[in-house]
Amino acid sequence: MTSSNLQPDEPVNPQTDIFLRACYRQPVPYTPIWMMRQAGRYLPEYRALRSQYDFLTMLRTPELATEVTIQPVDIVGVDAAILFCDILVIPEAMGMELRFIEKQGPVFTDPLRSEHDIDQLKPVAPQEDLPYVMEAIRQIRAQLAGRVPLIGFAGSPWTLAAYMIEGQGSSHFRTLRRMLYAEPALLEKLLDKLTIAIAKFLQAQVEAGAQAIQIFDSWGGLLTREAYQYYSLPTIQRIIARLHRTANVPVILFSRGRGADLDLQMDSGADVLSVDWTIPIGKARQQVKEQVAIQGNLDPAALYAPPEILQEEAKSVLSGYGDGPGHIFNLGHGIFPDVPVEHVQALVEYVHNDRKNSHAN
Ligand code: 1CP
Repeated sequence: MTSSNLQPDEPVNPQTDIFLRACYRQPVPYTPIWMMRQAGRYLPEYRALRSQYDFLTMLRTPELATEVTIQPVDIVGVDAAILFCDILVIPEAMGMELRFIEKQGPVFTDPLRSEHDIDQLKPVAPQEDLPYVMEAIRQIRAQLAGRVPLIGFAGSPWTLAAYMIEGQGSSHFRTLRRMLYAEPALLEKLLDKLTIAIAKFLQAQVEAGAQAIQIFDSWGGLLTREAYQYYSLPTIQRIIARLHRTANVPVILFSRGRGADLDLQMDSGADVLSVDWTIPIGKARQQVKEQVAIQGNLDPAALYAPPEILQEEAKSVLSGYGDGPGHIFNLGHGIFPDVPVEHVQALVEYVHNDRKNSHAN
């Protein structure tokens, strides 16, 4: 554990720990904001580096990962940094070959198709298999020097299984969903292996210096409520329980498309539930009954709007949450690569200046 890990009832440095305070539903002077995919292509500084190095090289080079992780802190003034990495490094560490195709995205050369393929997957030893991630975390913490906290992350077992079975992003994930109904035992075997690997990976991130963890269950919304409850939620619960046993950091769960199941998500053990824009944030707050913090939920497309409209949209998220602690402002999903940086900066400034709905008390 690092010295800056915050305990739920510990006083914090108000300049640097606003985000962590909000995770624990403590009063804050203004609503903290960060944005999913904030380290990315909408920043000219990111594009400049990306024109020199391919995506996977950037991930695997701690100096480059450090630089792009800190860019949005310097350039747009967010209240937390998120490690520049990718959820797909875990399947790669388990032995799958990952390639990045320009203009298309990450692709696995040989997607999992049989029990034999699943049996071949190796257990993950984070320090040996992913040393560049831990080194990046150490360098980022040193370079941030306490300015804002650093969030580590991983994909949920279900979301990683989706990419490993399908081979790449997909609109229907038909191969994955066929396995769910036609060969559920295979899927369960894979989810079990992933649960162990992800739990170890996240624990190693915290040991290296990550001060909060987000679990990206980006494809959680593909499942029925019952299937979510049976296949996905228990794996997330196991990961969070392990983290809470061994590390004092808040855990954020982002199950995209599952706003109707916040009651189930509360059983995950997460300190913060991140919601997409399809649920009014006030309703999300009501459903979690002051037990956990809520992160969200501006529609990422609102960043295309002219500043006056963008402000109105941001205001409706802030006032939708209402007074009182426990809100972290974020987008409902990742930032689009072609939104104007000035709009992103204006959003951060607006949220910081909105003391009326500061959720301070
Ligand atoms: O420069 C480029 O072209 C690369 C684009 C890019 C970036 C900047 C990818 C490819 N990954 C990332 C970084 C990344 N990925 C971060 C960094 C920290 C941040 O700024 O937030 C994080 C947290 C992720 C997580 C991630 N990777 C998720 C979960 C979040 C989400 O958006 O739902 C997923 C699904 C991935 C897979 C992935 N990596 C990259 C792409 C284009 C995709 C999606 C593939 C697809 O579904 O088609």
